[in-house]
Amino acid sequence: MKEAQARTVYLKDYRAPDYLIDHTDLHFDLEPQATLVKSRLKVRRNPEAINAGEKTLPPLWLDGVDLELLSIAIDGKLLPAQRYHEGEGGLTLDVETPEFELEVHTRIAPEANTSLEGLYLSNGMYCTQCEAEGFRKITYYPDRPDVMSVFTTTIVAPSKYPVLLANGNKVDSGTTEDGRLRVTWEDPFAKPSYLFALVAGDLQYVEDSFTTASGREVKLQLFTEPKNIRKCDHAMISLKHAMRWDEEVYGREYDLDVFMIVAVDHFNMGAMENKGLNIFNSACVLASPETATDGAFQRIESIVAHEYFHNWSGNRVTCRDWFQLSLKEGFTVFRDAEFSADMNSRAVKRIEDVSLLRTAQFSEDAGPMAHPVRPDSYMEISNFYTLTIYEKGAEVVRMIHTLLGPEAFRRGSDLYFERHDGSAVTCEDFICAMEDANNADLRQFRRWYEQAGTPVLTVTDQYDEASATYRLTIAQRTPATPGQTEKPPLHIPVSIGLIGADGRDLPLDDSGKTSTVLNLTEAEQTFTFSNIPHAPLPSLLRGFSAPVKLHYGYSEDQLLFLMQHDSDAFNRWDASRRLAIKALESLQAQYRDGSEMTEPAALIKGLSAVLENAALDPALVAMMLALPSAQELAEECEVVDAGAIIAARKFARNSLANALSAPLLARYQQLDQRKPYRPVADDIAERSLKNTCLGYLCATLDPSSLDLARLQLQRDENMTDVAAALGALVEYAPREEAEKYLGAFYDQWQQDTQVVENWFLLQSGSASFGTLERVRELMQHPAFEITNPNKVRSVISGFASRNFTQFHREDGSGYRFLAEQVSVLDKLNPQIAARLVIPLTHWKKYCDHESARMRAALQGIMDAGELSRDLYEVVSKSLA
Ligand code: 0A1
Ligand code: ZN
Repeated sequence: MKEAQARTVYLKDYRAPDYLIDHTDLHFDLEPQATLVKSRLKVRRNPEAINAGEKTLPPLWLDGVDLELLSIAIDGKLLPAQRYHEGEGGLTLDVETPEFELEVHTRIAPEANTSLEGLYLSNGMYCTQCEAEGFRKITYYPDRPDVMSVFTTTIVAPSKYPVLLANGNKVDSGTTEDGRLRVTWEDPFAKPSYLFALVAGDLQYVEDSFTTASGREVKLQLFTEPKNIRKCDHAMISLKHAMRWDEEVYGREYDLDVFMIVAVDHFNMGAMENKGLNIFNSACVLASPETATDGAFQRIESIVAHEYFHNWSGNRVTCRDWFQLSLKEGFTVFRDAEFSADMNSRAVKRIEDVSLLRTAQFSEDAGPMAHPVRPDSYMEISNFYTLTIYEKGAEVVRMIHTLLGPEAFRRGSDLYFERHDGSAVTCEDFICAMEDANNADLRQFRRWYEQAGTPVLTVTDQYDEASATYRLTIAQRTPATPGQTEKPPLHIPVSIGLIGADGRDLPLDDSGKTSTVLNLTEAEQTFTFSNIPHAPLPSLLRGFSAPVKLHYGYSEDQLLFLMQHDSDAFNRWDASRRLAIKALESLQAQYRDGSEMTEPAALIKGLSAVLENAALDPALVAMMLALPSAQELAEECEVVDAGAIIAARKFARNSLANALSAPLLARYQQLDQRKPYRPVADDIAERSLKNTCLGYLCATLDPSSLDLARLQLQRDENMTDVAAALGALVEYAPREEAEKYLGAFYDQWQQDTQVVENWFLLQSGSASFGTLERVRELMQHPAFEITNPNKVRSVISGFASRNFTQFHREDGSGYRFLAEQVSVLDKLNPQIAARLVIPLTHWKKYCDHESARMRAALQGIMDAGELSRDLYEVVSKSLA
C-alpha cells in the first residue's frame, strides 16, 4: 500500500444499502485447498434507498476479496459476462428487477489463509472469523452490518471432520452418496454477515443445560480438541452465571435452543460473538487449576460473559456501520465489568480496569492514532478495535449510568432493546433511548462520543471558617489530538466526598449523604458546600467516575491520610498510587541529575501501615503494594526517559523490599496456607497478596527468601503459585539455577499449549532474562510458530510491550528487531502486524536519543516495500 492507494472511509459518507438480502442460503464443500462455496441470496431493492422518481435500478455491489469466481446466475439463469464487472475489492452487477434470486459459486483456499480472517484452518480444524470484514473472503456479499439476513448453512466434509457447526439450530444431517458428512443449520434471527460462523473438525465437547426465566431449556456445548476436554468446566460455569445475570440485571433471555462455544488455537483476538456459535481463542476459554493462573480464570469468566452478553448488545441489536462499533463494544464491556464486579470484588475489578485504561487507553488518546469513541474516519476498520472503542466506550456508558442512576439506566436499556430489536442502529439511538425513557437531557454529554483525547481536570479549593463554607473549583481542558484542535467542555460526572479531621466522611447536605456527583459542564465551575464545620480533605473522582486525569495539590501527609481513611476503596488505592508516582518521579529526577537516589520514606510509611492492616481486603493490599508499571509511569511523563524510569522503579522496589521485609515475610507466612485450589475472589485475593510479598522478598536477594520461592515452586500446588515462584526465581535467582527451573518447567508442560505460551512470556517479558538474544532464541524454539498470534504475542509483544528494560536498550536494537518482525508478519497476518508495531508509534513522547531511533525503525518499515492497508494506516499516521 502506498499513499495513492490508501482509501479513507468517512462516517459522513454513510448511505443506506441499495439492496437488502432477506435470505442467505450457503453451501460449503470443504477442502483445504479448494473449498467450494455456493450462495443463494434473496435480493430485494431497499425501499428506504429509493430516490424519488427513480427510473432505473442501481447496480448491486458485492464485496469480495481473494475469491475465485466460478459462476453467477440470476433467477436460475447464468449471467453473461457483460452484466457484471469484477473490480478492486468486489463485484458490480447490473440489475433488471427489484427482486431476484442471485446464485454465486466461488472457490477459496482455507489452507493458504494466514490472515485468520474468513475461512481458515487451525490445527487441522476449519473455522471462521468474519468481524469486521472477513465474510467477503468467503463469498461475494454486501458485507456491511446494516444488511441483516436470515441464514441457512449446509456443510459437506470428509468423515474425518465429524463435527460440523454453524449458527442457529441444526435442522438436518446425513451422508452424501460419496460417503461425506452433511449437516444443515438454520438461524432464524436476521443477522449481518460479520456474525456468520462455521466450524468443522474432530472435536469433543462437554454439555450442560440452562433453563431460562421463562422456562425454556437451552443446550450448552463447549467444543475443543480432545486433549483439552478437561479444561472446559470453568468456562461452562461462567456461561451459566452470565446467562442468569443477564436475566436478572437486564431482563435479557437467550433465544436459540443451543448455545455453542468452540476453542481454537489460531485466533487474532480474544473471542467472537457469532450468533449461537461463539469462537474463542483457546487461551481465553480453557483452564484447569494445574495449568491456569487466577488471572486466566478471571479473564475467562469475563470474556465468556462478554461474548454471551453480545447476544443482545451486538447481535439482536447491532451496529449500522463500523463507526458505531462502540455501540456494541463499549456497552458490552460495561456489562461484563459489572458482571465481574458482582461475581468478585467490585473495588478490585474497578482498580484493574482503571489501571488498564490509564496505562494503555490514555496513551492511545495522546498518540498518533487517537480517535473519538465514535470515530469519523478510518482506513482499515480492524485498526479500530482499540482501547478507546472498548474501554473508554465502556466508561462513557458507565457515566450515563452514574448520571441517571441504576433504575433509570435500566429503563433506558429496556427501551433501547425493545425499540431496536432486529435492527442495525447508531450510538445516537442508544443515547436517545436513555433520554426518552427518563426525560433526561444528554445533549452536552454527546460530546464524549465525538471528542478524542483525555480531559485534564485541575481542582483547587477554599474553606471559609466564618461562614462554614467550602468551595471546590474544577477546571477542565482536553488537549488537542490529530485533526481536532477545538475541544468544547464536556459534561463530566465528578463523584466526591469530604473527609473530616477524624477520618470520617462529612455529611454534604441535610439528607446526610456523604458522597455526591457534581455535574461539571463548564470550562471552570465552582461548587459550594455549606455547614462544613472545619476544613475538609476532598476525596475526588470517587470510583473513577469519569475517564480523566485529575490534578489536586495533595501533600504526602494528605495522601497518607486518604490511604487510611477514605471510605471509597478505589480512592484509597488511588492515594497510594499518587504517593508512589510522586516518589518515582523524584527518583527519576535524581537519576537524571546524577544525584544519589533517596529512600521513598513516605511511601514506605504508607505501605507499612497498609501491610499491617488486617481489616483490609488482601487483594487491595496487594494492589497498593504493586508499583505502577514502567508503561504507566511513561504515560505520566511529559518526556519519557526510559532509562530513568527503569532505574527509579528498580531503586524504589529494592527500598520497599528491604524496609518492609519483616511485615512482608509475616504476611507471606500468614497467607501461605495449603488449601485446595478454588478460583474464588477470597482465595484469589489471598494468593495475590502472598505472591506480591514473595516477589518483594526475593528482590532483597536474601537466600532464605529465595528458598521460599524454591519451596513454593517445588510444591507445585496450582499454576498461580507456581508461576509466581518461577517468575521470582527467573528475576532474582542465579542465572544457571533459573535456567534449570525454566527447562524443567518446559519438560513438564510441553504438551500444553497455554502453559507453553506463558512460559514464553515469562522469558520475553523479563527484565533480566528477556534479552534480545534470548528472544531470538525463543523464536527458533520448536514450539514457536510465526503464524500463531498467541505465540507472536507471547514472544514478540511480550518483549516489546512488557520488557521496558530490554526493548528500550540504548543501542536501539530492540526497536530494529520489532520493525523487522513487523515487516515479516505483515505478509502473513496484517492485523497482527498493525498491533505489534504500536510500541514504536509513541516515539514522539520519548527523549531525543530514544525518539530518533524509534522513528528510524518506523521509517524502515515504511521503506521496506508494499505495506498492507492495516499496517500502512498505523505507520503513516505515526510518521505524520
Ligand atoms: N467482537 C469481538 C472482537 C473481535 C473483533 C475482531 C475479530 O477479528 C478481527 C475478532 C474478534 C469481541 O468484542 O469480543
Ligand atoms: Zn465485544
